[in-house]
Amino acid sequence: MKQETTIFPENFLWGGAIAANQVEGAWREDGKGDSIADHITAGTKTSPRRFTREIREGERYPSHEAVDFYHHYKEDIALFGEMGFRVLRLSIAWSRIFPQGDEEQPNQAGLEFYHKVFDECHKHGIEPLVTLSHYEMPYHLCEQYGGWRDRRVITFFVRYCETVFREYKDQVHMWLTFNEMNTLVSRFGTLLGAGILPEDGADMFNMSRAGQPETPEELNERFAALHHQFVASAKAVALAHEIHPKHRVGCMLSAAGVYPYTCSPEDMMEMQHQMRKSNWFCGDVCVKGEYPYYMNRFFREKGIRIPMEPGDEEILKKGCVDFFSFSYYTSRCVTVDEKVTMSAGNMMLGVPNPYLNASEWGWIIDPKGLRYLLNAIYDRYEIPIMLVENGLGATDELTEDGQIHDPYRIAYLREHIRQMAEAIQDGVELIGYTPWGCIDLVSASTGELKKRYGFIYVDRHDDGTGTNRRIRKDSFDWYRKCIASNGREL
Ligand code: BGP
Repeated sequence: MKQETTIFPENFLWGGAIAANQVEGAWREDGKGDSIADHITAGTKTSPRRFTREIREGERYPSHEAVDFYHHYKEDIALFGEMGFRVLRLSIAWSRIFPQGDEEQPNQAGLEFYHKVFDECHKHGIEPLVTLSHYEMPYHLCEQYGGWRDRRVITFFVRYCETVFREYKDQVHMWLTFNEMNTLVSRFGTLLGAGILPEDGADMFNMSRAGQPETPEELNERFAALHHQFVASAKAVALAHEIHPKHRVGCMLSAAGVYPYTCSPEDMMEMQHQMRKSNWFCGDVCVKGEYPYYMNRFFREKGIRIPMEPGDEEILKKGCVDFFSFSYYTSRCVTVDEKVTMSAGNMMLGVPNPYLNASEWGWIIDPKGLRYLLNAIYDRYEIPIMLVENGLGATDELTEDGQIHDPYRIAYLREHIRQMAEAIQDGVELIGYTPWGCIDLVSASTGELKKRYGFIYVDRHDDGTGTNRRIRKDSFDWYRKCIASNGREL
């Protein structure tokens, strides 16, 4: 359907998003060190991914090969260019640059790889938007230092940031610090986000302990890790500005609408509490540069002590982000009624909304919730916003004539884009949109390849077979037209 007027600004950043550990493969090539993602096995919708200290024979670790972007980047970026991307969100694998994480000098081969990738982007008129840390901390830092619990990790991260800010200062001007930093607020963020290792063989999200309350020790470790990330992120922002006046740095949070399950005052209070804890807390620190007042009571009641050191408050104030970015897939309901079932969805527990449908993987689909959230974010911060992840993970079928018809994906994206247009008309300063997994990749939560998000199909399967051939899906052409018409043709 074609709309007459343009709603999206002419310079709107249409594009797509990927992350190193989910696409690159080549896990030990050219001097790369192991990242935490390389120690997580494949899982399925029903059997969780597991963490192993050693790489075990006979296990599959999907990040080791992923979809081999490391050797296909030229072809892939050319396809992104064909769709008309103006921006590509991708991450640098920290362990390609500093294989162990605590070295003094970077790995030249790693630096070289991303020079080539960014050159390729520019060749196709694509601006890179780089996530500095996307669930792929060098494994050595997790083992040796206990992940982000240890304050020394701030120094290593800042060294890595300074290296890449300087190295790519003529090629990259848009950066994100930590992917979905707010996952550290919940137990699900312990391993991938905080780099805190569980016992060997444990399931990745601690699902086996989902019903049990967390100990003050667990909470203290995670909130210490989060504090260290706040400080590291703020230092990175200040440093980026110092290194190049054009550098713009954003925070990146996982955002979901939170609805009260009933209109009882208790559920309403629970909704406010959850919105603050899971959505606003990290945004407030990154955008406003200080801990918000409402967390104090939570910290007090849970026995959490934030390891604030002299000088940290100034660092947070000096490192406020330039823009706010987030991922949006779903919304959830909350209730104080313990009898109502809890279900998992994108690393968060929530009650399904009876007014909405769910995806094949059980994630509630809520396009209007996106408009609501965009408005709520802009009300609060009044800085530019970018939606850097959104999409539908679905099983695709390769037909006999070698095509992939994915009207379900088109329908999902169309509805979300329509709601973005509504939010822009509401006055929200939305500057870009990079749907997740613009090329099929490894699922973060399940490790599957079968859960596909892409406009581009990759012939690669969960049993390790496949040619890695890239095939344009129906959604490829649809998105190309959407971009070419600046969102008029959906
Ligand atoms: C976000 C992560 C991404 C991505 C996405 C989809 O939480 O930032 O890395 O994977 O979710 O999730 P999944 O891959 O589990 O379907």
